[in-house]
Amino acid sequence: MKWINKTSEKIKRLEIQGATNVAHSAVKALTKELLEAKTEHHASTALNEGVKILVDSRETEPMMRNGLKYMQRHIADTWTTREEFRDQVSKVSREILNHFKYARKRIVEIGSRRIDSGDTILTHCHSSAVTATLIRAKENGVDFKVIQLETRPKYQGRITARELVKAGIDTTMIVDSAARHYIKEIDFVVVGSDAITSEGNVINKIGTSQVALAANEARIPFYVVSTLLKFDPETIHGEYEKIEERSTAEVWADPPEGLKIRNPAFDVTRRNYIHGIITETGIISPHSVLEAIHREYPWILK
Ligand code: RUB
Repeated sequence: MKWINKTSEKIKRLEIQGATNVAHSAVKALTKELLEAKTEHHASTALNEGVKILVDSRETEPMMRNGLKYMQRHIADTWTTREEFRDQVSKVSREILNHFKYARKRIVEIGSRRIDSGDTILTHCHSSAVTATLIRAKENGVDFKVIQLETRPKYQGRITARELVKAGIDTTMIVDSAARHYIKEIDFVVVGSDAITSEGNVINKIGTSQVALAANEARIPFYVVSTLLKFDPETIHGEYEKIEERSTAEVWADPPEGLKIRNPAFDVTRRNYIHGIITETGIISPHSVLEAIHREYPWILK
């Protein structure tokens, strides 16, 4: 399974990072694998074992799982003709990618309106939804500043900083532990999300919940920019979203012998700390997430 294995390895190495990029790449890899399948057996393996390989490449990515599930549900793994199968794969893949595209378009429109000239915004990690929203606000003529957290251990904050500076946004980098020190200079926090649970909690890059605590203490709004496609339906049934633990070498490559290191990739921000989730249906309270899923994406719940 050439395309699936190649993409899965890139996701594991963080060459493809961020929930949306991961979901896009996984759907595209499955699509290519299916379009190139010469036998029913190959197609069926891709739709079953192949999907599992992609899902296992990062544990905390429900947008990828939802996207792949959509394809599994709508593509039959028995063929009448190969041409007909390929047409079906192309159609279903287009449908789910259009959901992704529409969600992003709406989020950016809505989120960019929330930013005013003179605002200072703090963000963490690299979220393509956050950077697209900030860049749109800048294009609309809004004059604001961004404080960007470095995001140890992999420094994804640098990816954000590069994109923002390139777009001409006044951006300042600080280390993660300086977040609380600067919180009084901030008008609001904006972060992305990897997963949204049935209770309205949000899972995002490790360190996000500390920023939420600091914002709460300083009475500063904390927004999450996220498509509802990141909802994890399993959380309704009592499952906790799994938090991926990454290689300890990311923290310290040559540690002294005997030292223990932990390296969780994400943490949970409780809904009480979240002012609003900026979604494709509008800015919603984390309390109404489940209701919004019922309305927008009932297929996620089935
Ligand atoms: C990235 C991260 C991002 C979310 C949202 O973590 O936590 O905030 O994935 O990204 P990592 P997007 O770098 O470990 O993947 O808005 O692009 O979906």
